[in-house]
Amino acid sequence: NEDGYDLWLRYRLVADSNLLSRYRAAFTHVVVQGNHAVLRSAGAELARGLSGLLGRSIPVRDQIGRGAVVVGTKANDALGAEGFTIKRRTDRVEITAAGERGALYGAFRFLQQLQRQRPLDHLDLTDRPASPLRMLNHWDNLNRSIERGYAGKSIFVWDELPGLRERYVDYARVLASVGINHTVINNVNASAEFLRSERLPGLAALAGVLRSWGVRLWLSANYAAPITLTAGQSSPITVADPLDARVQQWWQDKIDEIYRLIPDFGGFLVKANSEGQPGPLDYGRTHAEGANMLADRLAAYDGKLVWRSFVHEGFDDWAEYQYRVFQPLDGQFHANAVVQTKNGPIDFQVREPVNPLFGGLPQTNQMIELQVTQEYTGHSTHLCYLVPEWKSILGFQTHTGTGSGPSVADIVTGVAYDQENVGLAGVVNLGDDRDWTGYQLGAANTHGFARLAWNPKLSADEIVTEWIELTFGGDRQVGSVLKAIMLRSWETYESYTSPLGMGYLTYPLGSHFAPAPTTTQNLSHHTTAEGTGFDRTAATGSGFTGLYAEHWQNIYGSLENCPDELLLFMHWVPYTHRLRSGKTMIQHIYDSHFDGYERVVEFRRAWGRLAGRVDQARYADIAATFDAHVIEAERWRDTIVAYFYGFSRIVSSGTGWLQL
Ligand code: GCW
Repeated sequence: NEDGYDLWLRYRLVADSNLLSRYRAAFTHVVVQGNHAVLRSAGAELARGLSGLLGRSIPVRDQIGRGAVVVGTKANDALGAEGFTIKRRTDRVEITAAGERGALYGAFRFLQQLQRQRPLDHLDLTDRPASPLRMLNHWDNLNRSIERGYAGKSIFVWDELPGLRERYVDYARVLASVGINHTVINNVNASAEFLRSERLPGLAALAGVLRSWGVRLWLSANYAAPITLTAGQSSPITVADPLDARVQQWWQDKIDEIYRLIPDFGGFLVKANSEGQPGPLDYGRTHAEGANMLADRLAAYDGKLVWRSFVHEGFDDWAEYQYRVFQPLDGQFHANAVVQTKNGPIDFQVREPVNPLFGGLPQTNQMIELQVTQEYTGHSTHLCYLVPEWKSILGFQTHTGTGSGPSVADIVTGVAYDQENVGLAGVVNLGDDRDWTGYQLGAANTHGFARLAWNPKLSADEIVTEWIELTFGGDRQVGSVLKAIMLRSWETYESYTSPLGMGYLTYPLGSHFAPAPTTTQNLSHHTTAEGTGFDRTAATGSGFTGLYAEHWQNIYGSLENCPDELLLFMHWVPYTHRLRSGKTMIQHIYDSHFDGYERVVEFRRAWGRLAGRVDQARYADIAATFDAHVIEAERWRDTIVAYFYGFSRIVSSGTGWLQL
């Protein structure tokens, strides 16, 4: 049944009958060389996938015969632990890797070739991931609610553990299929309960499932856990000071306990001294001191400590805050500590400049945090395919090193400063909804994040094409229509919500879905009767532009040079200011909202033309999402246009209802 559950792992019968008979002749059984659990997973997946795709039982056998798909490991320095090769020989296919995980990734890649109906006669493929840490961050709570989740409750039924659900295996398969190798399963606004001894055997059971698919389990840790978890004992710990001996011993014991149960435990992710969370600053210590205390204790077990840099104070401009706190700490974090920084300096708005901490921390291991769940980009109602945005972020040249580099991608793949503990974290959109992501097209963001973590050089076009073919098959018209919609959806969302880089127009303390521009005056804009925007220049404003390399200071700091899409982020601008297009700023705002809305209507119509080409269940489900999307886009358009008309009292010279 086509309810979205299979995501991109749909192993339906190969549609092209010619190809099907060639595949059937070529692939008749699977052979696993080795007995590692991850290799057995690879074998099982190959058997399952081939059986579905070929419409006949493809068994796992001990002996290699004609038509074997052989998966195994063999020493190969060039591939690293996670790379693989897939080679077609005359009578068999060989999937080889230096490590088990590589072999598993190769098995999935091989199946994807068949799903995409590729001719496999000369298959000879080698690949390896670019970044070492390819990580999901779940913001899942103990009561199974998900912070900023729009796809139901948590997949993880904490209170049932160590009882295991079948879906955990499918979850692990989904991750492995796109090369995710680490997952943090609970919210960064962390309950200390996750570390309670009684919970750990259950988490160990879950870690076991993940382990056999090459994924390491991590926990978000509450920095005040020693206080919370010793409360009520005969001599409770009453501080969480990282330099306090009892606090250190408590963490040591806790970490020892975790590793006894979960030998491959990944480590802790910590949100400290941010939005009310406890942390080392409560005791006059720095973020680095706080992080290192945990990192040192994890190091003995090959564990890592990821420390978030997302700190701000209040809702006044916080663009500079993180940089001011973290940049002076560069070089102080220990070797297995990693600083995780959101892509932009604010908070996952539809458009932000790249956080100047990228390029600002050359002596610190860094991860980038991207948000796959669409907190500020339409939840599960607005289609907003984020890969084009992530591409622009990863491709950003910081100009802080030699030439124009390093780029953000260089930094998070370890190329920039020759580092290993670097990578990409995605705040994920998965929940227990049948389709996993709340609306079916949202799965493209999950897939796209992982593919970019694997290889940031892939283009948005390549990634979305792959996802469409895996999800909807090879129908050309479906492919081209859907691709055109998806690749325009991010800029479309931007155009009817927040053009010119203003950002943050939802109520800050709310759900971050509906427009509420009056509530973010000062946070993201200073709107008056004369103009709008935010002066963040070094010359006359907050000084934010001064945090970049000179190259960018000159561009962002100047009204003439600043790119349109960031204009109102960097500058306060009169409504009558003319953009490069010749239009006034206010006219651009009006037109952008009207045009963006029209494009959503076009998306809805274009999808309608695919009726009959996509199975009825998924067709109707996605059509319903577009119906809701149109309504919400209209609401954004009308609210924002009315807001700026109210201040400026300038009528539109273009089309749309504002033309009086
Ligand atoms: O702005 C905020 C989100 C919070 C989130 C926080 C963070 C997990 O609205 O829901 O908390 O960012 O990233 O820590």
